[in-house]
Amino acid sequence: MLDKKTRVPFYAQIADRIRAKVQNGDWLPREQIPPEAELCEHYQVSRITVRRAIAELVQEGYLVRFAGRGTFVAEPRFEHRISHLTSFTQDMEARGIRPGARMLKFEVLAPPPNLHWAFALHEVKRVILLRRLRLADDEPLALENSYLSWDLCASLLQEDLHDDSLYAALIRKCNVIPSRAIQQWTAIACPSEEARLLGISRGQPVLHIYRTTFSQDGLPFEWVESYYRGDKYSFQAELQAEYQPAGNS
Ligand code: 16G
Repeated sequence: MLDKKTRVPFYAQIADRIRAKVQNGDWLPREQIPPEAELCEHYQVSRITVRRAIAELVQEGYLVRFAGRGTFVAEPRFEHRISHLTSFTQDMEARGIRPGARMLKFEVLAPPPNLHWAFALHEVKRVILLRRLRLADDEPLALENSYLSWDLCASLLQEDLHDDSLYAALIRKCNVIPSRAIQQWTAIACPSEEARLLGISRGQPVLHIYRTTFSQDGLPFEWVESYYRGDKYSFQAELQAEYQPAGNS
């Protein structure tokens, strides 16, 4: 059972065991976990210790607690490898999830003042604003405000982009191949309008992402501001050390 000789506190040992059960799939997403009393009995500890272990795992996103209903295993997050430039559609299809979009806006306008730097100071007189709620198996996952260079992407306006991939349409209709992007992430508390659309509470954590995307000719064609649900999405990067380990040269 719990190791009484180590200096690792009981609550942390219990959290480790529960975390392992979730990671190994012994406890499945959306499954209710055993009641506190049962866990106390099982690990031979007090209720405070069990509560602390559960609070830790709620904080880490492995468990979710619903007032009056109990504690459940959280749904797994969608992980996205950040070394690859992909579209939302490719990202979802690679995981066997049905991508979708609800179109909220599709219009031509003069670029807002802050957009000139976003387009890497290329002269842009008009932009196409495409505002979409992105769905994963019909559930809202992200909200995207894409500003597209009118010069490069005007042919898109004849397209029906309701449930189609923007990047696929750009390649097909505009001969623009998304080839490189610069992206920045910040964790923020979700503003109310965005929260309403994403179906979460105002103030819940979301990933606020800015992306400038470049074509095969190195021209910036897209600047996107998105809000990804923090409880559903995470990014994964493979990191290489810049130094060579000693004796390897
Ligand atoms: C991703 C991109 C977004 C792009 C969209 C195209 C991020 C943060 N954003 O969501 O910039 O416009 O894919 O997706 O990765 P689509 O081709 O499925 O419409």
